[in-house]
Amino acid sequence: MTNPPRVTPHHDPLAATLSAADDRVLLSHWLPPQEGIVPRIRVGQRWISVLWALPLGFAALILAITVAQSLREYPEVKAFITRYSGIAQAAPSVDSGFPWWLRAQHFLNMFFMMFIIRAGIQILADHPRLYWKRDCTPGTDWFRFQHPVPTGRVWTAKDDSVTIPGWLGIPGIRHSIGLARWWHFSVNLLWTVNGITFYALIFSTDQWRRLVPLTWEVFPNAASTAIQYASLNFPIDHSWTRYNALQQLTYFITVFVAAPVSIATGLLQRPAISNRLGWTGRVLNRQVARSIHFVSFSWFVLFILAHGIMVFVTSLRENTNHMFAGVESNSWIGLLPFILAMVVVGVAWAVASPLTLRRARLVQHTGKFMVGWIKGLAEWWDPRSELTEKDISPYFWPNGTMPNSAEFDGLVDNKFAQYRLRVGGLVEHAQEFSLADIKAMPKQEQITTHFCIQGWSGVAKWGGVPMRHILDLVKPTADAHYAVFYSLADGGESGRYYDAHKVHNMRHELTILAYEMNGEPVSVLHGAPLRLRCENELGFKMVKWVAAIEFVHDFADLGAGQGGYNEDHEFYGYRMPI
Ligand SMILES: Nc1nc2c(c(=O)[nH]1)N[C@H]1C(S)=C(S)[C@@H](COP(=O)(O)O)O[C@H]1N2
Ligand SMILES: [Mo]
Repeated sequence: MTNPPRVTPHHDPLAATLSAADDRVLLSHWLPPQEGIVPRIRVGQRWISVLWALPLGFAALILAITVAQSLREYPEVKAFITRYSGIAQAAPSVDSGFPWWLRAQHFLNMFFMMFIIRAGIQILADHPRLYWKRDCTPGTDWFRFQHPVPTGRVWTAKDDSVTIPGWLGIPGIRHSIGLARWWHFSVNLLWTVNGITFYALIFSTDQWRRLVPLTWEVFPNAASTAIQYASLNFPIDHSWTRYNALQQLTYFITVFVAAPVSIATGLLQRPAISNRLGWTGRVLNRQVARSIHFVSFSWFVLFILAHGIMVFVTSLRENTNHMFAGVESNSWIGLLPFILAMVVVGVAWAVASPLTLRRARLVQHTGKFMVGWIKGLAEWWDPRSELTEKDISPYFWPNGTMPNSAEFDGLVDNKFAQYRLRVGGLVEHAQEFSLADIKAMPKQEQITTHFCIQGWSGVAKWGGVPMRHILDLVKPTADAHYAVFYSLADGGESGRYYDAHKVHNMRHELTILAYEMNGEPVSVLHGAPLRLRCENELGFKMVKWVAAIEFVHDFADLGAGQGGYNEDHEFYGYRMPI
């Protein structure tokens, strides 16, 4: 890899310390792999491995079969099954079979889900813990596939991320959330469009009647179906015209509950959205949303497994004839398109991770093209602070690469007396400010939630000078589109940490240069002497240990040209309110 410094004469001197970056993921430069552990769930004080689900599930299956078979000996149960055969009498019959659009959408749904689920698991691996409370205090997680948080040393959220295999996640290497998010969000958009089209088409035809239970009889019929399946003496299948009650309820939950819940809880994890929602955003805070998102994901995975198995053990030929050929017969006609569809999914599965590693920049740019505009729109929301002192988190994860230079140590030794913040570039009045100058400016305090891209959140009270005050002093010119923040610290791999924000974002009510955290001077760990708070963005946009701010027209000639250190090196987007 080459590191040619890219400097134009008018840039801040620190522009020369930025590094170029490769368009591929170079494993030799990447965060070294780190194994997690088998996922565990906390029950009270005890952590229980999810592997227990295998023997327990097996025992439950045997038990269910035994119970169901003996139940069916009883005349009452026989009468019940005769009365409720599995399909409610009142359930309407669907006469249009499985039209081509439904079959096409079924395939697309399967294809998209493969990417969404894998990229979702990758995202989770970047902070392999789930909580019900907003603050993510170590020990309060209810699910994890990582060891307990080590004590007695600085343990950043990056340190906590774990590796998952490339066939499972996309792209399967540690801390690849930037790339995984492009996959997750871009395919989400396609999946949502497919889903909305599906809703529109089923409700403008008779197909919705397959999925929506229209009579209370669905419940006794579902119980009857469950007994029949469990006894291994399956109910009669009329799925060409009507699903059985258990099938109908399961599909209904998947299509009309799990899918919208996943979308809503996905959006609720975003700083710009959560912060706009007032008390809703507090109650359904990021960790609640994240946990529900995971429960809904688990439903999808179990549904896909059960659905897949049932397609095979009921009648593979009839089922594939319905869904892949649109005919009601027991010929072999549907099998070929079914196998083709599985091959397409399989090939896409196999190439997704290697392609992402090799063409990482392409994945980043495609993602930006697909969903960047939506993120851009969300930036226009001015975030709010509705939290109070009692919401402040007892623990606030640290993150990032700490400063490691004699220059910084010298500043710390003199309590930042020698520190100067340089503000220049496309401004009318370039200036330098000491920390005392900054502290003499109007002070603003705000209690806000921090949203790290990796998934954790935390609440703190920040005090500092509003960026709009700095803007009023230096007066950016009409040409200035971005404010570039240069750090005193380097990034993880090479070159200086920096990040660019739209100037518009700098005028938001809650954008401040903070020198206080929870009533104390900001610690070195959290960004002393000055760190940016820009509350509608993800954490990585809030540069810590700010050295200089430069207003520019474009950031294409800075670093690798993507708008920030993580944008250059980890393929993030430069607008990240979502
Ligand atoms: N200079 C610098 N600033 C940085 C980072 C970094 O690595 N270097 N990490 C960012 C990330 S990813 C996050 S989540 C926040 C973390 O802030 P905290 O340590 O106060 O929690 O700082 C951001 N600012
Ligand atoms: Mo972060």
